[in-house]
Amino acid sequence: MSVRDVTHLHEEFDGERLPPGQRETERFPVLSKSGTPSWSPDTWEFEVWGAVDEPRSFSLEAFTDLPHETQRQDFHCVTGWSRFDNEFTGVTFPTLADLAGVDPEATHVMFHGFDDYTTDLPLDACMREEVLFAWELDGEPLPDDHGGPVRVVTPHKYAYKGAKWVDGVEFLTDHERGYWEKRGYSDSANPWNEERYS
Ligand SMILES: Nc1nc2c(c(=O)[nH]1)N[C@H]1C(S)=C(S)[C@@H](COP(=O)(O)O)O[C@H]1N2
Ligand SMILES: [Mo]
Repeated sequence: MSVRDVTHLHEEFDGERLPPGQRETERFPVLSKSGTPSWSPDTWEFEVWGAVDEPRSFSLEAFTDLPHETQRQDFHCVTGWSRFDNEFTGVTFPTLADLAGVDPEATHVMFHGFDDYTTDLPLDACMREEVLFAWELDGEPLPDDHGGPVRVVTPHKYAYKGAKWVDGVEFLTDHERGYWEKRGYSDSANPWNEERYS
């Protein structure tokens, strides 16, 4: 199976592979605002709503049947560690967005996790091939602590933009702030500009 390598995307942001102020770790620390929530494959449901032509919902089976790919990505946590060369498998944001049909008025996106986490991004920061709804890490089902069954990964942003336990994506016509964004973290979160706080 071919792997799409997106570990060079730092070049687009005129930065080194290791962003300023970060150190590389081999470990994969777990950072969650309130612990790991439980879920069941029978009741898990993913929803797409807001400024779209057609709101969609998917069972876990239907979601993981969507067209998907494996990417090699780096992961940058705002608290200062980066983990290189993670292989995430999932559906890309643009693929999912096309299935729902995004309204021309949509400007922003809110991701929802079932631990009541939210995080927002401008639509154009999401319509990128490396923004994945991922259900596998390094060839194994995504561990619950890291957001299983499905999480978002945003290798072009600090990792708080990647909602773990994601079960909803909402298309917005205005800017709203997510959980950490309301608490002082940067809206834009570009690691190569060290956009950590707003
Ligand atoms: N649903 C949810 N997603 C979340 C969080 C959270 O608390 N809940 N924490 C964020 C933060 S601050 C970081 S750094 C990464 C951590 O991902 P990890 O635990 O897999 O390292 O998840 C992000 N996504
Ligand atoms: Mo974080």
